[in-house]
Amino acid sequence: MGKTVLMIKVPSVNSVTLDPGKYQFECWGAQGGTGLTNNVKLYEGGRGAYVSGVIDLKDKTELYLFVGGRGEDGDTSKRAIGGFNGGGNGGIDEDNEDAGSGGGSSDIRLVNGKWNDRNSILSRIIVAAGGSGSVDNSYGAPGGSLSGLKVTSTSKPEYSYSTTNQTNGYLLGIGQSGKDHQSTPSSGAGGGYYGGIAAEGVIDSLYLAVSSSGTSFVSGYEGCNAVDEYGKHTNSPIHYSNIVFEHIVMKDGREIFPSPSGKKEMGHQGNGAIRISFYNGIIYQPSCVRHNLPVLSFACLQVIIIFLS
Ligand SMILES: [Ca+2]
Ligand SMILES: [Ca+2]
Repeated sequence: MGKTVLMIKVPSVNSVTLDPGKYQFECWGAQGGTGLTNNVKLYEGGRGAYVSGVIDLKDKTELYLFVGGRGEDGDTSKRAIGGFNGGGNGGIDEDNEDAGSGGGSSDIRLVNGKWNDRNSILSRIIVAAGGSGSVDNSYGAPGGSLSGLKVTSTSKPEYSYSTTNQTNGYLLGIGQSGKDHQSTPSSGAGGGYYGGIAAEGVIDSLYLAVSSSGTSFVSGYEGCNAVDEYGKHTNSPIHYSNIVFEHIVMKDGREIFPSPSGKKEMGHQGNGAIRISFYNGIIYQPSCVRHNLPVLSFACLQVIIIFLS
């Protein structure tokens, strides 16, 4: 990794003006809050996703950095409010299984505004998804990649893709709030490129009360579907600004990727984060650094050679 230009690890909005040059942008989505199981926090909310890309700025550029907040934990005395930047609120019940709220996404925008301002949301060029909250004997869903994730088992960290993806979800940038229910309410959905869709409350099959995580987006990444300035899908992965990233990495919240401190982590816990660093031709690749240098795989060496060329 190159020298860090700036790193933000608290939920917030920040602006930065970058001189022309090559930079690596990294975003970590926030984790969902922990819901209650008979008034005890047993199963954690879904961990955040990670995205990274290299950008070659030709002009001085002002950017706005929105760092997502971790979802709040379930609480029998008050509703869990969604994490900053798109996490949905948690649902509540009549006794002790109040749901965690969704984690917010972390993104970088060209247009400033309130976090949920439509034009500001449409100007996002890179987004890392937040995880959904957990509830009643079930984990939350980890932040998604091209697709969101849902939970497929009670009491187990087992997941599959949800219906939230590059063109479908609750809203661009906003996860849906969980539904109140007498027995088991649904958790807050995660924020993301598309925020996740909320599940329904349930009596049994408790995992069905876990809402979807959000999705991630990086301009130029194959499989992404960008919107134009009016919010209409273009079926192209390239943002309307024509800003395109290279050397893109997109990992969902179940995977191993670099942590903000430069180590590695499996899914991102807690609040989201954003780092901008000078690009020096080397990108931290967790799949490579698991090995010591002498046993670097050929594939890893190829990656490094490509980055250096
Ligand atoms: Ca309650
Ligand atoms: Ca209950």
